[in-house]
Amino acid sequence: MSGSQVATLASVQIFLDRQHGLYIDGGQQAAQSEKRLTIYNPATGEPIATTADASTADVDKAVMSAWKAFVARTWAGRLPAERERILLRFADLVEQHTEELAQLETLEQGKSIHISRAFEVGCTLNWMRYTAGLATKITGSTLDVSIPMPEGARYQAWTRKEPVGVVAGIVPWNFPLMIGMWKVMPALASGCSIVIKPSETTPLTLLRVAELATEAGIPDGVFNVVTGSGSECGTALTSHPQVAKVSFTGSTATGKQIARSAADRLTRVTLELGGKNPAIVLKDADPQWVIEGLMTGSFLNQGQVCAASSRIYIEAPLFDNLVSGFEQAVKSLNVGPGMSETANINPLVSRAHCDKVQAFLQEAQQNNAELLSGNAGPGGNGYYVAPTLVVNPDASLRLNREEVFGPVVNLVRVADGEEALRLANDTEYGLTASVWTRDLSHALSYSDRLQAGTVWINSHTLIDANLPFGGMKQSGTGRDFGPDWLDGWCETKSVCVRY
Ligand code: TXE
Repeated sequence: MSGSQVATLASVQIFLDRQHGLYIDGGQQAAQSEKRLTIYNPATGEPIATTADASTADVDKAVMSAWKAFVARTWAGRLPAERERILLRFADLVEQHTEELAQLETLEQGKSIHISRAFEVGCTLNWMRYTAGLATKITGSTLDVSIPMPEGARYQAWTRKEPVGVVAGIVPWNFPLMIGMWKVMPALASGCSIVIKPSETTPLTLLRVAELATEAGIPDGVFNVVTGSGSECGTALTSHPQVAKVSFTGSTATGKQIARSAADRLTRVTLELGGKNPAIVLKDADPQWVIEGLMTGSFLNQGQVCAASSRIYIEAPLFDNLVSGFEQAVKSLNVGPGMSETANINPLVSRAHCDKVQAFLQEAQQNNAELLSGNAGPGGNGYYVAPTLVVNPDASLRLNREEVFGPVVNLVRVADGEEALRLANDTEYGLTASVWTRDLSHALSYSDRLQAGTVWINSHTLIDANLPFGGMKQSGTGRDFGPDWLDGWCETKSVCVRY
């Protein structure tokens, strides 16, 4: 049962009904392209809004607006303390619109209203305020140099960090607002201008947030939003000659395409890509912690999380006990619409993605894998997939190696931790991993040897603005978050003076 549903705010309905344009130069502008994108409610499969499907010419207009603002130094030229203050005001405005933004996110993306409030808006506010503070902490170094000529000359040198220029942000559909702001905020804190492209499936919250940015005092042209397809709008944006850096979050395949096109102009690139993230559960782990932590790690946002645990390797003595614990937990999950007050598993983002996840399960079923599934949800035209455990899947199955990105997790019996480690690292991905044990030496030894950008001990999927995040291997390149975050959005300029 999915219980009573949250009533849609009048302001949300008004926003959905608007004839959305593109957000360029501090306001909504009609797109030159007449093509439209339809946005669907994943809980019902019904259309709820349309947005512009920007053409190459539209993207050029947005980038040139960002470029003009950058060159005029309307933002980069402001005192760091002013940038910080305006960004904090921006965060306050987002906070004041929490319910409106959370509802828009749930209606376009499908996730629980509670997750939209707590993560898409609540956690985003933490990141916004953390990043605003970095605007006043940009530093270089002073350097002693030994240049020997002309005879008797002395030099003093220093480095300074300068904003890289116009940034293209490409955002996926799993956390449209939060991941979008992970691009907008470091760009703005460092003095860059940005043109951001949300996913064609979930463009609404970034369009709304751009209006709040202007209201907060961010100058026109500094923060632009183009909505459209990956093939035309995304390609035009990432390959635009005035774009100095691309910050991309999405699939490994698209990330590679963007890196190849960036190579032509040596555009800077940060790529945060997929994962096939392992959890190693040793026999002395606390079963209660494991079930609690890995249920969240695997099923948060229906598993549509790049950091999610998707392969759980369990030492033999704990295996049966944990499988029945996980089964009980999965069967108790309440599946329903994101606007339900009580549902804890919600529809996937789109029909296409739902079919993709179902295909992984069908392949497993056809190969006689043991599937333990929970509630299938209310059905109808919503994009529901029952939360599912796959017990000891055959190594040949695709769900062993490929990112499923749905409410599906593998439980695998291993003889010991060393076998778990070998299997855990046997993947082209390297985004996150976790180790579960009460033995500190084991915890440290496994965390040293796991090939992943983030390793958790006795938890999984927990991220923080002050903790760098990014992938090893084919999970990406570059790091977001942490005290050095703005380094990736700045160029280092060396200045050397003779005296
Ligand atoms: O991703 P894409 P998709 C994984 C997940 C999912 C799979 C495919 O496994 O099933 O990727 O999802 C834009 N130039 N992740 O197809 O294509 C696109 O419009 C420029 C993991 O949605 O990577 C969207 O805005 N941009 C991931 C964004 O890229 C292009 C989160 C992501 O789309 C483009 C989402 C192009 N040529 C999916 N082609 C994570 N790391 O969190 C597409 N886009």
